[in-house]
Amino acid sequence: MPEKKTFYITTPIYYVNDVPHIGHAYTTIMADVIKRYKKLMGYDVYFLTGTDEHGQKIEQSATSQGLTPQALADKMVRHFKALWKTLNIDYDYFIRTTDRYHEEGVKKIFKKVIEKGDIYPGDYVGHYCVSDESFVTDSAEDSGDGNKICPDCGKVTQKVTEKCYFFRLSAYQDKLLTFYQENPDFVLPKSRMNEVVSFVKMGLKDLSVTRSTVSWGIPMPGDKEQTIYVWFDALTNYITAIHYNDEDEMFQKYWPADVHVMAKDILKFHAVYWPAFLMAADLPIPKQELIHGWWLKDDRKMSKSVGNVLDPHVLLKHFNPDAIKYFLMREAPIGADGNFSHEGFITRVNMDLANDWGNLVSRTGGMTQKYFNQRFDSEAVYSPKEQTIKDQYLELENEVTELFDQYRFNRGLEKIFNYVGQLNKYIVESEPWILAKDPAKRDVLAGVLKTLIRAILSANTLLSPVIPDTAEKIKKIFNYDASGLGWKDPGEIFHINQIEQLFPRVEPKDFFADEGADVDKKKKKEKKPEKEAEEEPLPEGMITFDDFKKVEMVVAKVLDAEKVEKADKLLKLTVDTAADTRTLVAGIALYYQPEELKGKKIIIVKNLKPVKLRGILSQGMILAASGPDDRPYIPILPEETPVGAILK
Ligand code: ME8
Repeated sequence: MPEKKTFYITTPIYYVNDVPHIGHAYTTIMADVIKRYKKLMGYDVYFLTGTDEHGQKIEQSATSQGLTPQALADKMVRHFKALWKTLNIDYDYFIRTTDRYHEEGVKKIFKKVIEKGDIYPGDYVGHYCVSDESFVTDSAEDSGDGNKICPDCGKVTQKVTEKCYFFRLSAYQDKLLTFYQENPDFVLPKSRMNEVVSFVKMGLKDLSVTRSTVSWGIPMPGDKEQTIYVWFDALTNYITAIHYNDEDEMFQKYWPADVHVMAKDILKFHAVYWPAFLMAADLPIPKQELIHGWWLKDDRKMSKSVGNVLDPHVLLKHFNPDAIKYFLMREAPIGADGNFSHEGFITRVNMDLANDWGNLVSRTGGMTQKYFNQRFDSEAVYSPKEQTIKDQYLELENEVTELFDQYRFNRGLEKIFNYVGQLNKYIVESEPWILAKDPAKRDVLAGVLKTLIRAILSANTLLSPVIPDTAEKIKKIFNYDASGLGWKDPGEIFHINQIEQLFPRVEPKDFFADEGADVDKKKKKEKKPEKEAEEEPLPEGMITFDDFKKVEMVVAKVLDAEKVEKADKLLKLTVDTAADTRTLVAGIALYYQPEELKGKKIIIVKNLKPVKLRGILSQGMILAASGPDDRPYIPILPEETPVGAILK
């Protein structure tokens, strides 16, 4: 068998000054999605994540918490590992920069660069940003008290005067520019590559790579007074984790890395310093760096001081990890910033995952159980429609793999969900509930349901890198065990297992009622005056917007309509609300024929308490204008109105 192609992917190693938030989760989820996708494409993948534990920032944080830096790191590592476990992140190795072998590896590469003659002693007099662990140039804006404002994070810098050792970064300016020219896709997206090139063209100064005033770091080989600069230490994790110390088979197999994933804040360190260090150590340079955007919360950069840092656990209380993964991958194009709002999150998850995907699976499984008692007992007959569903899938698979290969997950997912929409439409158009009434059409019904099961299982594989837990559940429902892409043909007999609800719908009001206090304290505060105003007595006959919102009105499609026996005025309607199929009984039979309404999009009140009319349970109410003599006029919506759309 030919050897599998390898793929080595990394996340940044995160600082242990605090617990992880949604931004850290985003990078790690993205790397996990890429790993699962590459595995699906047949690669031997190695996925590294971990923690960055040395340096002044951690030292200061530990002191302020009354802990040793090591104790703080040990505590925070537990938080990171626990979150990755909850989110089902399939990493292969978790590196900590306080691990012995890492320290040895850092010393090894440092010595190599000394031997090359690229490290020399000197004095650093200038500014330092502790938050970014970064040296800030004199050209940065003054803070007014003799310090500078860090151009990257906006925090006030520290003045530093110390003996140190410099790395001859200036000597690598031309080599780096040549490297970028020869590898124009080294940084993705292109706009970030251009930024790097401009930065290097502006001129590179030698870089201080040791600190004499910071003790929490790896001692410099050959000078006990110095510790190695935390970025030199941290970047080296990408090689020490895969056995740079021995340069054994593992190192030969996976280095250079295929992709380092990160946000734009640490681009300079990865795309300028790291390749220069590697060049100095005569080591190959990683193939690519994937730079994603910044997650903002309510349009503002997440920061502890603003108090808008989003804790993934708040979401995990109500939603499963796949919902979070889907939202993060679906919402922001690679490279662009994404805005996180709880409303946007809940809407996206309810619409795509609960309504479209979850319902498609449960309706198909449910109908198969109901009409075939879990086993198909007849031959299947297929129409050209079924061939179209298959062809559309094969085209979709080509398009999606092309997009996923370019890490354009949002576009790929958009396409998959367009296809899911087509499948839901196919159910409505094929009318399995009508076919089920006619024993002569049993083979046609079998054809429709088998096509749906095949399409679901096929699309499920495409979705599996992003929502892996759900993908496993779906395979279990349909008793299907194989993996791999392609149109699924799981034989003639399907056995449907217990159907569990994949994505329970979470109503925003329930989420906010439960989480309101900690999701957005600021918002709550702002809302207070409004609430007081509301408490003034309402003018007679007026309702508040909150009163109005209690009525859930949605667009429903009439699937079937028939007269109710021995009740002249009543019609029984079967409607599709996107979330479910339900029965309504309406007093409209004197004015509307069943045929007139079939296939029409109407408005229904969804949350009206169900009542029994002539022995039939009516689950909601049709909206109609009432003319003289109570003649109803039903508003019929344009064909393109989406089923399930909310009226508000
Ligand atoms: O920089 N949106 O660690 P760090 C998107 N230790 N991604 C975000 C984010 C947000 N709001 N906030 C954080 C360090 N991230 C160094 C790295 S690597 C050799 C050393 C993600 O804990 C994103 O990947 O500050 C960003 O680059 C990283 O966390 C910074 O993590």
